[in-house]
Amino acid sequence: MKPSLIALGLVATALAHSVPSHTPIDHVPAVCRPSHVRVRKEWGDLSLHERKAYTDAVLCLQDKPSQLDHALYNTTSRYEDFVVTHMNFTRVMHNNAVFLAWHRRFAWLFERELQQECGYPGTLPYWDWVKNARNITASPLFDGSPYSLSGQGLPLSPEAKEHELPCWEVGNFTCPKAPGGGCVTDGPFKNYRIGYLSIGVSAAQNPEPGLPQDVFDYVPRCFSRDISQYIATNFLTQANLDHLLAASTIAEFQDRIDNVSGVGFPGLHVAGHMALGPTGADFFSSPQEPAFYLHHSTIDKVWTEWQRRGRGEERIYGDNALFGTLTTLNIPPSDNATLESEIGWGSLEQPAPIKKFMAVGRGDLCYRYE
Ligand SMILES: [Cu+2]
Repeated sequence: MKPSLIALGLVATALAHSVPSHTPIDHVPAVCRPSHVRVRKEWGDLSLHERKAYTDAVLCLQDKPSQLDHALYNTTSRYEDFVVTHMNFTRVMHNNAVFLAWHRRFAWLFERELQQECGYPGTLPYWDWVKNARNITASPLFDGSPYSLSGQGLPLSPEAKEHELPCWEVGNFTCPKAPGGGCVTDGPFKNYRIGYLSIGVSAAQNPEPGLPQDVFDYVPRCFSRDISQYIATNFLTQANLDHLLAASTIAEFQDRIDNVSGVGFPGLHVAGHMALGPTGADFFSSPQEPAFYLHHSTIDKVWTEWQRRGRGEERIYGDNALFGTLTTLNIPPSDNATLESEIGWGSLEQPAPIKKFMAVGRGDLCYRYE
């Protein structure tokens, strides 16, 4: 499932020849002037007013009409256009060389949509995994107040609990079910409804390319959560974050953030999804969970920090910038990515080479993390 070490050698050699690690790559204009840089803040560091402005903007997007073909995708809102885009690309941007850059841009596109379509004056917040893990359903993010992202789902009956999907399976680790799992009934998203089903990771492991037939089937229902203190306590930890940031290669960084290599231990990307329950952990439809965007904002922040720890720009444009191929889990097998490989976001954004999305604070990625 993983590209061989020989493949790694090829990528490293190719990049070392074409991209000297000490000079910025061509064609990425440095138009982001210091005075234009916007700051993305941690949820708990926003004022109550700022938190409400964010969730109001997300609710606004959930109320705006879809711009996609309803007959093809069953979309009912502009918010769902982003969910569908994620589903459409799920098989080419996870567990591979594209994952970090694709999600960086996807979160940026969502942030821009909130600003342009819904007049949101702020920036995309992020979710400090460690800070909020101690008592996750009492954290400012998930305490269910009007200034949170809503809280835990209602408890399910023992019978319904039996039928609740496990949120993810990684190696030999199956995430345990938590005390919620039912409808979210408090906070800003108490009336939010979802439609796309849980598809699961196995659909991404089909040796044939393409999406499952029923991927866009739509069954309207309440938005559900099953927030897991077990996952938060055991995996959203400072030790895991330190271990991730100490990765010496991009291959190691990617492996540690997901950790799907069979040791049965979820990395911070997987654990953040798992902590939210089946809706927020679905491999395809996870952006139905509004916390998806804050989770990926944090991943972007951590990637940025890791890139900065490298020598010069070796982790941005150099020989330690990219690792892996262009398909999810390399199924079906595909070429190794280079900085020139084009990635796309469907109708949300023209395809563009990965190199455009490698550096926060450059080009139109004009933001930083606080
Ligand atoms: Cu994703």
